[in-house]
Amino acid sequence: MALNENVKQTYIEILKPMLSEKRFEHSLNVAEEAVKLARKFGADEDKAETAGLLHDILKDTPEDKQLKIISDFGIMMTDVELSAKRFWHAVSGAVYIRTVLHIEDTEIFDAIRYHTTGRKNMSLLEKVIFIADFISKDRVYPGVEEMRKAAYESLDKAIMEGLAFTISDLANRRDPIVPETIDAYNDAVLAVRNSK
Ligand code: DGI
Ligand code: FE
Ligand code: FE
Repeated sequence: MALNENVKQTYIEILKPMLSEKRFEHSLNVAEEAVKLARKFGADEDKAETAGLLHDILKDTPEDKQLKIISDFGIMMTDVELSAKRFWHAVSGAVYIRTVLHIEDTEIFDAIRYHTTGRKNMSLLEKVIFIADFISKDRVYPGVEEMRKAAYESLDKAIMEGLAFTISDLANRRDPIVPETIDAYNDAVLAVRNSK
């Protein structure tokens, strides 16, 4: 079943002015991919569409505003999290859809909250959003076709490959790595090994 069209239109109208055109298109693409993955793996398609659409809602919001949303909600960030600014939109975005858009669903909250880092024991919906973000049709990095293929064979394998890339890239830049990113990587590696 598709997300109620009126509800979807409302989210789209809220989202559009908050994002650059490119980022808005990316959000639509992630939603579309998330629905396909949800159908394939048996996740809730409505929640996948909602979380996909809204996952980057605060990506283009100034950092000081993102930080205020996070601290007003009572979330304390660690030193590493505070230094990983590109990850803030995941936390602030999850808070925003709950407090401003009144989407109370905790599965959608977590799918947005963990879409950048992942974490240990991700739910099916969290995995679907995490991977939809990597393989949405606007993504053009080298290896994206292999990732698309891997995703439809095994979400864990795709997560393992995606995080291997992200972690290497962050380490090459000498950027801080949020522990949840490493936890998610280890979890995916063990899941892939145990499935053999
Ligand atoms: O928002 P998107 O560009 O669609 O994708 P994203 O939310 O997955 O990633 C946003 C950025 O966050 C990306 O450039 C990589 C970065 N990132 C992911 N995990 C970590 C991180 N940055 C730091 N410093 N530490 C992390 O653990
Ligand atoms: Fe993001
Ligand atoms: Fe994204």
